[in-house]
Amino acid sequence: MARIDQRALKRVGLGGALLVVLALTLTGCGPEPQSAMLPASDFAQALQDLFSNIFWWAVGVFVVVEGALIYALVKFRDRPENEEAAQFHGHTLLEIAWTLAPALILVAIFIPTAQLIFQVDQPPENADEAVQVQVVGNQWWWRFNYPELGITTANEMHLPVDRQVELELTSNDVIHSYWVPRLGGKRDVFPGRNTYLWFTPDSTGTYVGACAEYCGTSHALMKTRVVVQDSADFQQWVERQKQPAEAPTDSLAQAGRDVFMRVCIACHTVEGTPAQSEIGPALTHVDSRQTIAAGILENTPENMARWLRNPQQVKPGNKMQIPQLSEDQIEALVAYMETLD
Ligand code: HEC
Ligand SMILES: [Cu+2]
Repeated sequence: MARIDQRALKRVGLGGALLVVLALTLTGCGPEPQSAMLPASDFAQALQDLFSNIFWWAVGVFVVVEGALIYALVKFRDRPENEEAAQFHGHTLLEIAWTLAPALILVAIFIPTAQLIFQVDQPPENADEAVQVQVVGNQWWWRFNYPELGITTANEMHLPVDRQVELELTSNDVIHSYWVPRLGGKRDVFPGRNTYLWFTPDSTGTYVGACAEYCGTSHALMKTRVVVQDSADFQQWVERQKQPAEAPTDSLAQAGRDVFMRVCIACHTVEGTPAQSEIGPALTHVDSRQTIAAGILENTPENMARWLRNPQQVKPGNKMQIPQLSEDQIEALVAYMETLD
């Protein structure tokens, strides 16, 4: 009796452990799913359609193969009254069937796959009307230039809904891969070469993405997001981003600007000031971004202070090497950053 109880207990324990693992796995699915199965553009929709096409072929194969297996297991299982099973060798018709059927299924999968690969690799017909964004990968952040609009920003790309988009991607250092699953497939990003990504976002919202090619220590901390807006909101964003930074009026922020022009000027741009370096992300409108450090920290004063106190602790190995700042300097810099909206 005691032994049976123990076995039952073990089984319950194992089941419980599996449930916990499953629950923990599912909590990985946050409120902003980075899922290719929730398409928000024509490109992502085409990928999703191809995926479900292949999925249903796979379901069919699974049912037929497992069905035949289970049928054979039950029907031909050993019974005490049975004599030795019939012995035979080869069955031409069966062998032709199970060679031909998978070959035909592979052709049925190959054709739409190849078509889509070529389709997404070509500029669409309306490419000349596209919103153009140059994407530059850096260890471990993204620069976005809008050549026609004269805007430079980082890590958060804004796009208008229902407009064709053309991304021209290149890298400043190593190979990266730009991937925002809800908007389309991955695109490798190379130094000294341009690659392209075309899509038309079809619903407003914020879509998260990540670098999908290992690119060094903080590769896993190289995130990105795309904010798709209706055309009025997008226009408003554009107008704001085109403005140079306004000079701060309160004395704390002014003190922050003075520190900035000594310590930070070597690497950052703030339009309307002498700071014009492009080593780090443009900060002219950094306060308008949802996150800092390429999607790693929510953009709050506390997190800004944390970043400035020790950027290497937030993102190991990143290229923002600065002397240790005093708490007074940090407070002033945070106040200055908040004026850059
Ligand atoms: C040696 C060059 C360098 C210096 C000096 C430097 N930064 Fe940076 N900064 C960077 C780089 C590179 C990044 C991008 C880090 C990353 O995300 O990988 C960055 C990122 C940032 C970000 C986050 C921007 C975003 O949108 O993600 C802020 C804010 C920032 N720096 C502020 C400052 C301030 C304030 C100073 C002066 C105290 C400063 N930086 C000095 C290179 C520098
Ligand atoms: Cu990368």
